Amino acid sequence: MRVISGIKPTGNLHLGNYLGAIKQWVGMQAQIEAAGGESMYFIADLHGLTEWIEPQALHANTFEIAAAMIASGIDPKRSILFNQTRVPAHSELSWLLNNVARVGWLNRMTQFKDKAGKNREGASVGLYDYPVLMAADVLLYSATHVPVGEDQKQHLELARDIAAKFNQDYGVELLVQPAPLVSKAAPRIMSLRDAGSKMSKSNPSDAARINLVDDDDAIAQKFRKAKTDPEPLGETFESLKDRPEARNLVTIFAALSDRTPDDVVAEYAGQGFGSFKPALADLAVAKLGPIRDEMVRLTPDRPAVDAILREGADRAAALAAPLLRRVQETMGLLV
Ligand code: AQP
Repeated sequence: MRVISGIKPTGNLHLGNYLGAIKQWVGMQAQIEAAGGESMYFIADLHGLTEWIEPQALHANTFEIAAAMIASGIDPKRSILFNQTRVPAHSELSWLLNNVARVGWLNRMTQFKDKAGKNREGASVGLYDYPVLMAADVLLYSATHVPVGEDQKQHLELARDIAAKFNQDYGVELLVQPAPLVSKAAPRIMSLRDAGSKMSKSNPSDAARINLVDDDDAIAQKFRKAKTDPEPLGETFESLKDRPEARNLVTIFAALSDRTPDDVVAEYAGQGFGSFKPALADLAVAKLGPIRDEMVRLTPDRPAVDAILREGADRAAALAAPLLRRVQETMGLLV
């Protein structure tokens, strides 16, 4: 079992990244190790270039995200932690796979359509080609499982299609088709200002997300101001089905406390948000405060974070080299 996943350094990490991805990765780390498997987590800095980002911001975010991952419990001794750029095999394999992937396949990718919007002609080629780089990220290590959110499932399916076509075109069994690892415990966290869109780094409104670097007052204030309705909570989570803001806050409460949403609703049944929001704020401060404090301690120590990323990149590069070489040889390249 080899598990790999990444995070783009496009801004502040938020509660959605934490509950939907990093917390799940931390939880899996021990299980994967016990099963004799390997977990690899990387900062997807090459993916971060697909939409404009100031170079200084990209650079600073890379350190901050590495610190956030370590502070959240990704242990660089148990998992391989690195940034994508330092393993050039990602870019090299991506180019080779560009010749296997079909334009028609990429044209069907909904994330490109969402991100490019009406400005399709003005979008970068990188944004269009993003799923092929993602396929390379995963196929390079013969990963067996990839933890993905709903929005990345289509990209993983494409990676499987690319692997199958490569194997078929060249008559080999070289590229491993990875399976999605969709954790039932991984919630999709929505914006605090508009529960119709997901909590995201790129939302211009800072009030829409809880950043992992937010101080206790900011966390409490953002939950206090989160959009809700005036109704009290019902008896079951199902009873909130037409109240997306209420569902979102209950989902966050449940994920932070490792309880089920039904359990949380049962405790607060009949109470309004006047009492639920302060309880949620207290819980979030208790859970996120220690992570933030560790991040604040680690982030400025760039040499220490850099040393961890370099060591991870060396380990990842050693795992990547044989597969890349076999792909090159299979395709007839003189290496
Ligand atoms: N709101 C969310 N709820 C649950 N999971 C989330 N993830 C992101 N947002 C939520 C998960 O975090 C991991 C890393 O995501 P990413 O940074 O690579 O890209 P993203 O999904 O595009 O994240 P953002 O915050 O929305 O970034 P921008 O705004 O730059 O596009 C993934 O596993 C993702 O599912």
